[in-house]
Amino acid sequence: MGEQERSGDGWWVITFIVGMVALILGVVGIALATGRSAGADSNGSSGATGTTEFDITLADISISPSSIEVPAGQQITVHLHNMGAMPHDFKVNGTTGSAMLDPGTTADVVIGPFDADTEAWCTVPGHKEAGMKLTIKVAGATPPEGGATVATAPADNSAMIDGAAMPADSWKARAPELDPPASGKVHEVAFDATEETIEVAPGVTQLMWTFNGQVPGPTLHGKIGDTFKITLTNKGTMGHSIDFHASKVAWSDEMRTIQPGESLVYEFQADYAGAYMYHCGTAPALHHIGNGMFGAIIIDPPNLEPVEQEFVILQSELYLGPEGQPGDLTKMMNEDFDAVVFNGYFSQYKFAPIHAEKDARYRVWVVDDGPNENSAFHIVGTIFDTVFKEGVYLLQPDDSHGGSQVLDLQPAQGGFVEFTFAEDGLYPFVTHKFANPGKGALGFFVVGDVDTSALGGH
Ligand SMILES: [Cu+2]
Repeated sequence: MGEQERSGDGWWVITFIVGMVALILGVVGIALATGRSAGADSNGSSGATGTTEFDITLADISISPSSIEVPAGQQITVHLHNMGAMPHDFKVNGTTGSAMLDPGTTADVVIGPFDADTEAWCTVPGHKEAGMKLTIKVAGATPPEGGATVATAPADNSAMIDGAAMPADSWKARAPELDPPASGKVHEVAFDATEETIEVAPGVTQLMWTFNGQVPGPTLHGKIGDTFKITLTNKGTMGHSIDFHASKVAWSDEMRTIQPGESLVYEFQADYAGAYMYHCGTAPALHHIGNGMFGAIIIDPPNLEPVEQEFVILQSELYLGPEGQPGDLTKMMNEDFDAVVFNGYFSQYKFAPIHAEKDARYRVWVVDDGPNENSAFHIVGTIFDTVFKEGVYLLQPDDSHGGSQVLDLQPAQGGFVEFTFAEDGLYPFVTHKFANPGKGALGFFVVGDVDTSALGGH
């Protein structure tokens, strides 16, 4: 984790530096723009009453300057320079402007004329919400509605979850069972980054960004010393990447963003046991994780005792965009989630409870894939006698008879708990942050032959 944290810090440092460079270039851009205007005026080639040419810098993730003032009724030339490490474009109202510009490239684009204030932005998903927009102010323009501002906050048209709705008969829960570690020492895995419609709650779908078409992505399971060779192929429409927290590799190499149609091989030896998150790290990573590009890789600690069954539960949040559209980045930035879910679906294991037997020993691996909310994993009606968190056994059975009620995880942390059920019946599992079970972080174990009709599920 230490390595990961450093690489995470590195990202912000790089973003900060790029941002500062962009800011400086933006200031220079204003000066250049002024210079061009003066030149045009002095040689008499322009009858403009204001500047009609602007140098605009696109960076990761900003547009500099963030505002320009243009004369009314005239066409404007913008000289675009993509100083970022990823493709960007520049479109007025998201529709007319430049093509997608590769890193390091430039383009001159004519926009306008304008008779009212408007905006331009980068149309790569999430970039506008992350700040890649520019205000175009029209000199002398009369604000509409007798001086009202031009704020255009859209009505909230987010999809809504109906807490009383039931999944369709054709719905199938994601299997919570963890497969045993793959045999052999080398595991070759193909991961495709895709973008597809996924149901996240009864009757609610989102256009999610996925690994192999599922949210969460496939769970990988191995042993210390195993080598994982993951071939990531981008079959989507935007840049994607992958970051395995179980690896020690360079952020700038294996975790690099690849464009649609490209592939990379991410190879590492798993030398440390744990329940690790993996995720797409392409900026804005918050959007890529929050819209589905996350999963878990589990590396067993040595000498794990066999149990009746292992399960894996990944907790994450939903930040709903409009029905059938990607999740809402602004909500993600504000931690304003609509739901907290286990394995990607609202109240999934309430609708499809997990069956278990009395007195048998179970191990549940839990990873909090966030992106923002913590987890206090608790099973109502039992006590954990074994807790392994972030590479450490916090509790193992011994003469002191210690018990644990919650596995507490911050985003990206993981571990497992072991326990038995003492009698037949229903056992809810939740995050004990109690605002969240009602928002979908609720499931059930069914122990023995018990009536589950009260759960209303399948
Ligand atoms: Cu992605």
